[in-house]
Amino acid sequence: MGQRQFPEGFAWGAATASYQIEGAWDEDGRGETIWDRYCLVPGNVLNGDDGKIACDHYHRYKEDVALMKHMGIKAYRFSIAWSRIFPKGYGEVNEKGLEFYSNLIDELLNAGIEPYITLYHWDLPQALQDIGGWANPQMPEYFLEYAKVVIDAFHGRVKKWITLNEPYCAAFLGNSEGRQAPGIRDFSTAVRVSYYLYVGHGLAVDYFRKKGCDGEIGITLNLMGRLPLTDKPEDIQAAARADGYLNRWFAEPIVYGRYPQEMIEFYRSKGVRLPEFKEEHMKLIGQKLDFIGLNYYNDFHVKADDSVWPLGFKIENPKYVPVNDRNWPVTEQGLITMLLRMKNDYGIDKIYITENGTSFPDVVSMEGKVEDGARKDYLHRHLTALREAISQGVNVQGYFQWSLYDNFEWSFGYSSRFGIVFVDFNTQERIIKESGHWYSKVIEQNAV
Ligand code: GBH
Repeated sequence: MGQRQFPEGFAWGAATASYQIEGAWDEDGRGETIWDRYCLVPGNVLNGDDGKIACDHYHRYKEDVALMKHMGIKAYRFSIAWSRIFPKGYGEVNEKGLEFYSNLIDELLNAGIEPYITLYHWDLPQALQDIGGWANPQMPEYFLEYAKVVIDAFHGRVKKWITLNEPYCAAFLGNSEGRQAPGIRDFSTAVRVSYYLYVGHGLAVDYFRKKGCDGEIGITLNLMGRLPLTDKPEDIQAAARADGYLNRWFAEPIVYGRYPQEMIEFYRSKGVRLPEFKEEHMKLIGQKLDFIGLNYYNDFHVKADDSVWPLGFKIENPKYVPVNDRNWPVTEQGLITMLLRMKNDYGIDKIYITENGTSFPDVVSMEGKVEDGARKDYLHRHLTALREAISQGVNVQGYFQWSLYDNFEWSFGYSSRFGIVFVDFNTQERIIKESGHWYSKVIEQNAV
């Protein structure tokens, strides 16, 4: 393998999520989701945007698959909208919903693109939120019921399965910071949600195993370095806590079947109410997975701040670091560090980068081009870093660009563009950005 070559059969992919691209919010029996509801509240989403139309992918999926094929993309990670399958979260299956994904899968397979399914990328049916959402101990059973239907329908044709996308965001951004649906601001609720999300994950994995499905099942985590802003002891401590909160709280139950004890103690000392962690649940959660999906965007620096309850830190960029339009720094070395940590500290033996990418205020030039040199630079840096981690022995078998399209970027609406393909949200025209053309070459040469 040459210095810039990637392993043979490397899965070069692109990723999306249902609520961010599908649109068709009220078609073919789709039920309301917590994101539909969240978007209704003024101030929740920039410019009052919502995902009602998004990239209109529900109607344009054939064209979208053809474009991916044209770009040489070999794998496509998408998520299933639970509320298309069960409009009320459970009960009777909505066949039209299954049909849409079945058609999409066939289209992908015919185009020679491998489907990777994410079962839960944050769009919980609103009817389930109405009975407490993921804080309700019954939720894992509902999730299992939903996962069973999807696995039964598509296993065989689909070999790669991801239970949850970024449980950290679903739990804490949604239920403690209120920056995402369902918009709750209660730390104890968020911790509880993180737990029941994991029980749901465990049940789905258990089902997949018992059914003897051919293929791989794993989970996608957003593990990202948390570095002290200064070398003051309080900042160093704060960074360790931030790591416990964001990374270890999610990685360790999956790998070891237990939550980090000192985080449990820390939360208790702050008066956070914790759920009762049950032995049988921890066994389910700690089942061996076939892979871990890593979403890596950047590291952040952390500064101690006692006014923030209960964690006692805030995020702050050092001066003069290059950032994107969301103020996220470019820290590609952190990708290597995180991958080595996954391999060496946690013994994770198969990894996919299930998301990596960046946001810039892209525009179309007079010549009809989108010259996103800064994104190309970001991708180049991260792919070079990834290649380096592979040469240091980390088993990474695929890389998914976030995102295929500019899309509904959650609380940033359509203002934050992550695509390697530009989308004009008035006309639905798609234009491959310079970074997208560059990515096609990387794929073609299997080298960066
Ligand atoms: C991913 O989230 C999502 O999976 C995807 O749907 C989304 O469109 C994409 O990335 C781009 O945002 O919480 O203050 O420590 C990534 C979300 C954003 C989570 C940054 C961690 C760190 C800031 N990540 N966030 S903070």
